[in-house]
Amino acid sequence: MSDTPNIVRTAYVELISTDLERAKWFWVDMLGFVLTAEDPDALYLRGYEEANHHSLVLRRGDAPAAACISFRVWAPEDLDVASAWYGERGCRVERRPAGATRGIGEAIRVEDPLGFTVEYFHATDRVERLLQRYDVHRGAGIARIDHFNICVDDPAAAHDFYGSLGFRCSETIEGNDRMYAAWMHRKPSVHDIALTGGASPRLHHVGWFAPEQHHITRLCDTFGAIGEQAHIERGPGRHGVSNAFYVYLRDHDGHRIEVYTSDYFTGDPDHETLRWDVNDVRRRDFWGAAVVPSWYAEATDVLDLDGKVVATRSVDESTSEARVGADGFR
Ligand code: XXG
Ligand code: FE2
Repeated sequence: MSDTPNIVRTAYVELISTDLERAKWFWVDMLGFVLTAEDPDALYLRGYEEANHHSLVLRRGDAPAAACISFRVWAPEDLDVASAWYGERGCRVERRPAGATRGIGEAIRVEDPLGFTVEYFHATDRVERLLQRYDVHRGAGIARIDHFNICVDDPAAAHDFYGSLGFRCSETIEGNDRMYAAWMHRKPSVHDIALTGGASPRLHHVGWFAPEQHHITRLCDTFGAIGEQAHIERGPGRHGVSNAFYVYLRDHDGHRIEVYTSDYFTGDPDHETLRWDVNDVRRRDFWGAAVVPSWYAEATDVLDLDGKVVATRSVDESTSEARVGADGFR
């Protein structure tokens, strides 16, 4: 068996958007993403702290979907390592020349065993870091991409799979002798990827880091002031898992974004996994606020390497286990 690729962190997501004008209003005007570049069929966006070309691609298409989630690797050689690693597991692997995605160097995309299209790249165009250009900061002051949250039908198996790729586990939700969700990281934060039980494969949300809590409350105030409060799905609140202050929003296509701040350092070698009991009402919202049903039920379809929607395997919500798994339906 070959080595595992040295994965640095969550890097960007490519979402299919049905209306780029509306998307620009939501992501740039309201949330405050920086528009790095624009093609007739795509927007390339980043946060104020980011010097990589983008952390979000919005590509025009007929139906909302996620084309890929993308991780950055430490060195160019890691692309060959990743290619061999997935190849040995029987996964379809596609090589992409530099520029196949604007701003991204040579890359590979794979159809992974969980059903997701995952990209790895090393090289990316570097752009101006606007961290201290407070004069241009807008919206929620979006700083940088933080994590993906994906729906998987077997969180324990997905946890083991990401563990074999070198991810460490910061937190879980467990009970009744099973795992309901897991938070896994490469960078020393709570997560680069969260694995949530549910109909799969689907992208549940992408989390971007905001510098301070007030950015989140101000964003919600702004949505309310202009009568666009329907974009706010859940929160603001304090998570039990991760300790982060958060809000979840939906764009016009239903793509879910979490604006997230104040999680904690996980980089020590003996950092222990924090295991939440599925019956602890503080696990998802530390103040005990109920989680809205749409947050459990709805997510974004994912595309395979041919751009086709991957059929979802649904969980049986009628069984008590599935209901506890979607903890909140109870
Ligand atoms: O980032 C996260 C989440 O994955 O979005 C969800 C941190 C915590 C939670 S949860 O609602 O489960 O506390
Ligand atoms: Fe999240």
